[in-house]
Amino acid sequence: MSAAPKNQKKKIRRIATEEAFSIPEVAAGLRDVARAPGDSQDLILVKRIYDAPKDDKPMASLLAHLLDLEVMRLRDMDDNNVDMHILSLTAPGVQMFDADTATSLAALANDRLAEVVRRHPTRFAGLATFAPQSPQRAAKEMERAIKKLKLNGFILNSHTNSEYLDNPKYFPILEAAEALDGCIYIHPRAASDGMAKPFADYGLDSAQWGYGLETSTHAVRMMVSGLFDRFPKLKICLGHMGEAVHFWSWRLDYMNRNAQNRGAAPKLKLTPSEYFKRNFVITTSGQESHLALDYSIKSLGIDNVLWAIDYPYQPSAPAVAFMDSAPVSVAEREKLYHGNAERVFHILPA
Ligand code: VNL
Ligand code: MN
Repeated sequence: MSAAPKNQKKKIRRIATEEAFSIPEVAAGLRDVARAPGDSQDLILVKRIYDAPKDDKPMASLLAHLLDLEVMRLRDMDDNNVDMHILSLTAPGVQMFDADTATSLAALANDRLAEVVRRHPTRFAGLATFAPQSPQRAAKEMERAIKKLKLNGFILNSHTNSEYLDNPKYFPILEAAEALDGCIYIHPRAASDGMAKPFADYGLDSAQWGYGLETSTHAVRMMVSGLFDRFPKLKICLGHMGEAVHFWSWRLDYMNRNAQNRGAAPKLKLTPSEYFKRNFVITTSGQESHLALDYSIKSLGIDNVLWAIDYPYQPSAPAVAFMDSAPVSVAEREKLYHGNAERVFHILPA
């Protein structure tokens, strides 16, 4: 490529907000999970990646790219003019381990993440992981991650043992996130046990379909439970173009009103779509459609949409081309590419 277009492309700061990594200890733990008895739908993907046959080159390469932080990743970022990855421990995080293992692996992963951010402060930021299996210890780790490790927010891979954040046992986690002004990125994992069965065929268990339904259901449960009246400043980020929640705004508002009126749902101060605008931001990870982007900007506002790649599960070049060619103004592209990410995840402007 000639120097001129490359320089031109470099002008805008590109911060990618849902970029996955792992550490060897977590990968080894997931290999053990893959070999233990169990019927969680996550095992389809966990077995494919972490207990792959030796000759499965694509899976070996994916795992190598997850575990690499400073060689292939930085080269990929340079090649695609991506300034920064906001890193997060890849799904299902520590949420399939027992509470003690999960708690100690979360702390280890956060320490490693903080080290790499410290080595490359202009190239990486990090979302801290925590173990919801032990909510009190999770809240402590969240505080350490922000105050001591200076990480930028939190990652959670949807349900934990088929339970969702509207369960009051998790309120210490929500309280900590709100008090620390740390946005929780709710990333997908495979559907919880009760809703998994229809996703067992045709590869629907993961990114094709199951992930989106699982994660959108999580977000909707949070909104209609009333927890945003209790935690009005809590910030949640959803990937994959908001997991399509805002496409449902009208029907969700209308039918939730009906459910409230017949006593099936708690009375809320705001409508679900009002909570979605106030308490959520969304990213474009793995959902590179200008039509869906346009709808998202129009329905949620330009300040609520952030760019992401979903590295290494998605290639970087098309994600950059998608946002470079989005039919938006220069000022809007600046917000999508970095301004909103800087605000939400407390990243210093360049
Ligand atoms: C996939 C895509 C998996 C994005 C992910 O996490 C992810 C997939 C496990 O295509 O299977 O973040
Ligand atoms: Mn992802």
